[in-house]
Amino acid sequence: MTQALIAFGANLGDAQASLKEAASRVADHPEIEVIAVANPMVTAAVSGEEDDNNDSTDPAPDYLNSAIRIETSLTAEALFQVTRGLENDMGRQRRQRWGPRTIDLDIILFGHQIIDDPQLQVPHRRMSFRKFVIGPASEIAGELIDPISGVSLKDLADRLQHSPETILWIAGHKGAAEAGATGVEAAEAIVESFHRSGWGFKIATNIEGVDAPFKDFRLMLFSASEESFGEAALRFAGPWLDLTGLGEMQCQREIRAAIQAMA
Ligand code: PH2
Ligand code: MG
Ligand code: MG
Repeated sequence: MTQALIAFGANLGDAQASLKEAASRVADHPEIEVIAVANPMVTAAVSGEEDDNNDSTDPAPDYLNSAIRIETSLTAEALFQVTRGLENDMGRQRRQRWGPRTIDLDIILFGHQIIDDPQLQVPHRRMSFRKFVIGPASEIAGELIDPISGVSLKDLADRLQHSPETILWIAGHKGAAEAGATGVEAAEAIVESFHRSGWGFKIATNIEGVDAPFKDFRLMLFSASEESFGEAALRFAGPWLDLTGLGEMQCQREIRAAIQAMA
């Protein structure tokens, strides 16, 4: 049996009813035992868009987010198929990334496994900075450890509560010499554009090495020219975001969404 954690949320239709239905469908599965369901939490939609209250587009409705702690004899892949099937059965449309949804179920942790497939990444890549994930998850599973950072969910939740204003961006930390040049330049251009648009956070780039006192930073961004999922996070006991391989616009959107999700 494996302990696993599923984060779930909805912001279309009767979100409260959708969460209830999703939880009871999960519980009905013969190979899943539900250990705990977190209290639903109302959260502002995180989109990464520059201004969610911009007049030209309607603001996305708030979400109701929660988490389910389970024990299961399924494999991670089989559990993923179960969550997919459930989303489809409950009428989930997949029109746009991060668009409104009747129900979204994401596997956050699956035992201590680290899975990095195109379809399924566990632990969830964006969980460490998302209050709407870490809040409910730490309520019912605070002692579970994120196998990438080695940090408990409770400690991740505490880090989100007490964060300083400076973001650390380690660009090209991997194979620093050759990957570094492009990574650092791109990072600095993006930081520059954030500052031009009146961005309130300080961003520190190009810190020598990765052994700085990380608790002085709100979020660690890292990017390299190669695939590096989890590389730097292994040495960082706090919220982190991997920007490896993303273009400038996409980096900006991811960073904005991360800051929104930490608020
Ligand atoms: N899920 C997203 C994107 N944005 N915002 C909130 N508040 N809650 C979510 O569950 C959520 C989101 C993509 O899955
Ligand atoms: Mg999601
Ligand atoms: Mg999802």
